[in-house]
Amino acid sequence: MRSLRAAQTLVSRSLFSARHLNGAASPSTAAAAAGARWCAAPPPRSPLPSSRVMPAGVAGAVSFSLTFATVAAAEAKAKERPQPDLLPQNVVLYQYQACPFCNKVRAFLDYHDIPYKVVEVNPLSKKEIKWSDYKKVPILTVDGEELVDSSDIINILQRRINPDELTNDEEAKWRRWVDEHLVHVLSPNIYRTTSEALESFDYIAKHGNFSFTERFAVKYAGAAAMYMVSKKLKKKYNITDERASLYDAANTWIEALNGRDFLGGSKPNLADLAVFGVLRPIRYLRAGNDMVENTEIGDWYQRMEVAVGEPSRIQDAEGN
Ligand SMILES: N[C@@H](CCC(=O)N[C@@H](CS)C(=O)NCC(=O)O)C(=O)O
Repeated sequence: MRSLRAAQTLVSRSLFSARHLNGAASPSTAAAAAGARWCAAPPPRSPLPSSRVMPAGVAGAVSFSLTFATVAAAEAKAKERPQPDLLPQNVVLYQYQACPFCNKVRAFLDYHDIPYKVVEVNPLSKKEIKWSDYKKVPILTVDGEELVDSSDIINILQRRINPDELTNDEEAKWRRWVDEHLVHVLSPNIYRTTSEALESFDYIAKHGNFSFTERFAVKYAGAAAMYMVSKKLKKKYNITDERASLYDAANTWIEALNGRDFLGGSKPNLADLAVFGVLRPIRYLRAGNDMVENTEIGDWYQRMEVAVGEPSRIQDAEGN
């Protein structure tokens, strides 16, 4: 009896928390909540084919030419390193691993090779950001100074590391498109069916900062809650067919590139980094795989993976 009550409490708490996790006050008010967005999941996978599925000789040849192509591409589109005297110091990112806005900031930091530490915030207690008045993530501290909101954080860092760069209307327009359109298409897609919602929450539960008991409850209660919330979001953003809206968004982005490797031309600009950042958490979920199979976005995405390269994140002794 006691354990039944404990289980009920846990599930009701985590239902609440799952809403919280996504910034929505409740499923019924979720659609109205501007912050009702998803925070899903980048299962890290290699963009290159696995040698295990090919005969050894073929795999060797393919792997050599792909490695060569990848290295050549990486050299041609090397990361943009800030001048050493302009490099932001003591950078700490307070984040949820699967949050698209946090991924946007990480894409910027990784591309510019800015070393940063990560503090994974527990979405239920948020005790890691109790010191701040801002109740969302990402929060970035630079030498102790607090910066909030992904786009503002990126604007501030960009001005610091490229003080002479002029604003570019095309880049600004597509960055707005990411915040105002693209992010809203994602939740209805990754929570589209109960099994997709479970796939997303499996990653969230594994990679988020949860206690042992929270982890189990969050996976199932979170998936159930977000499946329902996503239906409300679908209505709010006038989405009739989730996948069609995702493919439309991917095609719209490819049209914007207009034959260029990146919106920024031969190298990514802030809009490329923003689109890449918010898509990264879904890329290897079912929604992301469908997007790549049914649109032309895959080549650009792969160029972005090469250009952004390895994370510039600093791990501490505990591997955090
Ligand atoms: N406009 C903000 C949105 C940030 C946001 O909504 N973050 C979500 C996580 S994806 C959040 O912290 N929601 C509140 C919560 O989890 O309680 C940005 O671009 O950084």
